[in-house]
Amino acid sequence: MLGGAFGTSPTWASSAAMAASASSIGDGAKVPVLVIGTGYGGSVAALRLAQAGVDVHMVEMGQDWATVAPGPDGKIHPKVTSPDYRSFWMRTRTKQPVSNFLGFPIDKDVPKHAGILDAEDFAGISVYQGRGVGGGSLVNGGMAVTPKRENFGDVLPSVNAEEMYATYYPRANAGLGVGQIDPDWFERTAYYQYSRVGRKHAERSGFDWTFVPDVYDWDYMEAEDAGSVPKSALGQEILYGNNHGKKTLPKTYLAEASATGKVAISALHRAASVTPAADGGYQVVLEQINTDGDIVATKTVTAGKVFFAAGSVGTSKLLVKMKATGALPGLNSEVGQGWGENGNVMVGRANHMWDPTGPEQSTIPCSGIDNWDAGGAFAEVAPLPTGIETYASLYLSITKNPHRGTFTYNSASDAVDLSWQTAWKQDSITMAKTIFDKINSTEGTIYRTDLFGGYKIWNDQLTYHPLGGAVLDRATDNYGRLHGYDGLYVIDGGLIPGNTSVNPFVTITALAERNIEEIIATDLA
Ligand code: FAE
Repeated sequence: MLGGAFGTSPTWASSAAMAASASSIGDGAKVPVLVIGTGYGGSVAALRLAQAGVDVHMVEMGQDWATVAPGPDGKIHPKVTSPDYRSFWMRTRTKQPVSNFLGFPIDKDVPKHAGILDAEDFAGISVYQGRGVGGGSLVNGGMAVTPKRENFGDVLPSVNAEEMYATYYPRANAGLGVGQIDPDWFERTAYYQYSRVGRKHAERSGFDWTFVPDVYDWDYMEAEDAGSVPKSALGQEILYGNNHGKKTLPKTYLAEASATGKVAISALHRAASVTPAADGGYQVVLEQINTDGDIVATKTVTAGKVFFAAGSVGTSKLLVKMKATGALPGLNSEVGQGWGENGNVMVGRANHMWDPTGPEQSTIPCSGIDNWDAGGAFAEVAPLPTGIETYASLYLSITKNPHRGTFTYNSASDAVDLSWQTAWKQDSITMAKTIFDKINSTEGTIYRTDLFGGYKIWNDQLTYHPLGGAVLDRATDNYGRLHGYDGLYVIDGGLIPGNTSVNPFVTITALAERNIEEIIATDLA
């Protein structure tokens, strides 16, 4: 049972006070649980803790997009083809993953703003992440893939696979609202011609092509096609947010969490430090920012327990800095280690003029090519929704890249560096080529050189899937409790050691479901 020191202690703010307050957390506030970040891990933690009777306060450095005024197009989120001030996190120039079109650079200047997509630059890689209430769910493709059971031992070696596949993956899939495209509609709609071409090419080269589930509301997408509702996936909305149709966390886990009346969220609040409080719990320094990025207030709050859910990069940066600067010196040396990029690499193929991929493309991928066992690559057949025929097939591959980076604190810059090297992506390219060299050879086609600038074939300088840095059973125990400090937890992609063999958010969600169940049963009893 919960309660006592946790749910109802007079030391901590009452649930009624928090639920009633639509405003942000106050300086000096005391809360039973503070969750840093509102992505997958944080949302699972908040919901399950609230359902168990615990008051939760979440802080999120990005905006609460549900409260943001529409832009000049009358919408909250712009199309992928028209990035503007809403699109990028604190950049003055866009950094589009496909940076060139027909050879011409398409990045452009934008005002610095708390936009929805962060392309966070480290020495050897740019890490793309969602910013705002809902984290990565706001910007991602929604591909909701459960790894093959036989690969799970490599993904999370210390976790009981039987329990995951019997209980926590199904729970995560249900909570996220995962569904699959209607195969009949898939065959009919013009918007998935690019995937049908992807299937034809994969199968003619002898590869397994599969439908992949997604959290997009497929009925809504069919209604978009029929013209009866506003277009979102079929209207070029994705990287900078979807105005309709996608079941983002604010519509699933966070909506349920909010309905409990026990979860409050402070947006535009960035956790800057965490350190033990003199009389128990933890003191957390929060920087409240405006949409220009200026700090408008610094607040110190106290929390009984703190869940790090700032994403693999956000959580790693905080922990590494806290350890190095003496705020949390007892964290172990595994903190900051074991970071991987899920082997992401992007490539385009040039199709023949008689094999077009379609001018109108759904932004939501629905299929993949599986060559994991033979070649170490699983490729998502990705859209290139430009509105004109490009004759390009675009793919984002997940590969078994063995390299792992380390985060370290740099006292000169007061920043956290990542040791990733671009050259390490050669392994990913070699694995992805096991699919695409063969397809090119079968089809008599070549790679595109006009998409990433400088005649590059491979975009080997990005990842959408940061994982690790606070690895389960190493920096934490086998349920995410940080070694060295009672009441500090990691519950996001930072726990996963670098690779999930498929797109990661279902695994992040399922692992969070597993861990929070144990934490509620044991630590909050
Ligand atoms: P995440 O969702 O990143 O949430 C962390 C949150 O913490 C963010 O909202 C941050 O703004 C916030 N935060 C960070 N630092 C602080 C701080 N100091 N103080 C307060 N707040 C902070 O973490 N995955 C799939 O499975 N399928 C896909 O189709 C897919 N497509 C993707 C496409 C793109 C363009 C991108 C960028 C990612 C994609 N992903 C996809 C990856 C997926 O979104 C990602 O693995 C998860 O969002 C990670 O979940 P976490 O809970 O770890």
